[in-house]
Amino acid sequence: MQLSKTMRARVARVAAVASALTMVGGLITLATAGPASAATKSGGITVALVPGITSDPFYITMENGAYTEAKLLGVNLVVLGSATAFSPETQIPIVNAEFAKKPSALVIAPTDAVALYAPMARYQKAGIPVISVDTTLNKTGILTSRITSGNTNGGELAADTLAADCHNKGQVLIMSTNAGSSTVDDRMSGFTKEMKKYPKMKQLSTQFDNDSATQASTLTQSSILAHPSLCGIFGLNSASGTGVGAGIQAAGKKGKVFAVGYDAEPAEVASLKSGVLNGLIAQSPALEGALGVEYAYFAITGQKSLIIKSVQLDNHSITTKNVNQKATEQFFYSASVNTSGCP
Ligand code: T6T
Repeated sequence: MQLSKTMRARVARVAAVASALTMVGGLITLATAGPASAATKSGGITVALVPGITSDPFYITMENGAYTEAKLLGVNLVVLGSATAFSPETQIPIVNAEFAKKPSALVIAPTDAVALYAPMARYQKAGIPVISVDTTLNKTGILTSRITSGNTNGGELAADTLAADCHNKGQVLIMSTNAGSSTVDDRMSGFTKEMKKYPKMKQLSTQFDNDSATQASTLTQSSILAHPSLCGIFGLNSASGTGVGAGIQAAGKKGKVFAVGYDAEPAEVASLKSGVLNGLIAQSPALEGALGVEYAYFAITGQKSLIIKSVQLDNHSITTKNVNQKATEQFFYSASVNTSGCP
């Protein structure tokens, strides 16, 4: 299908923003690409950002990107979420309570692709733009935009990496947080489908760690004991990747059981640097947060033509070869919130 001229311009803009971010490792570029002159008119705009869980470095980094963009555009940003669980049970009451306050826009990472539909649709029906970041819904019609990473591609990359590490034969498994969110489901299906390309590899049952690195470590150790010829593990998000690294280390299997983790939180980066994890698939959470705020702003200020309906950002492969390079540091996630808006 041929892209229209406007669409090509929009795609080029996001690509430019993404590559500029890659080059400078900051978010200034995004705001300079936006309508800076309108920033002074934006007083009174409040964007509510609801991450999946506020204590996770992935979402902390997203939050920091959102604060930077909010400051540059002059909008008020409120961040609301559970610090203890990535779950619809904790997220839905927060989304419902915020609805009563009528923010100008909702930017949210829904923790379940189905259960969050009704709470989010309420906003849209009330004329409040809703933008999904990271995770999304199964039914996307109510969304002004959805911004995510290549999660299926990430799963495929993990499968290919582990297959290469295992010389295309042997047993592998996925260590995952709870299923039900779009990112998790896409990574799992990408991995599983790609693994089928390797007839001598066997994928064992997926282990679920409930987004707990401690549980992931315990499950890694029990899996290694139960399957002495286990060759590779895909730690599907940061808690899983962190726990897989800890489990391999505790089982004394460093260099014998290969592991690819998703994300680049500090514990995973340390594990990769010490050679326990063999690779990481990092996303661009700061850019997701910044774009979410920027699109909310465009929607509220009548600049809808600048919004791309579906954005999929590239992943960044971090390996033992590039993890110590200066240029790679821009992909590491932050563990501390910076509300100042200054990167
Ligand atoms: O991998 C990220 C995020 O993309 C996913 O939706 C949930 O888990 C993380 O937050 C990492 O813990």
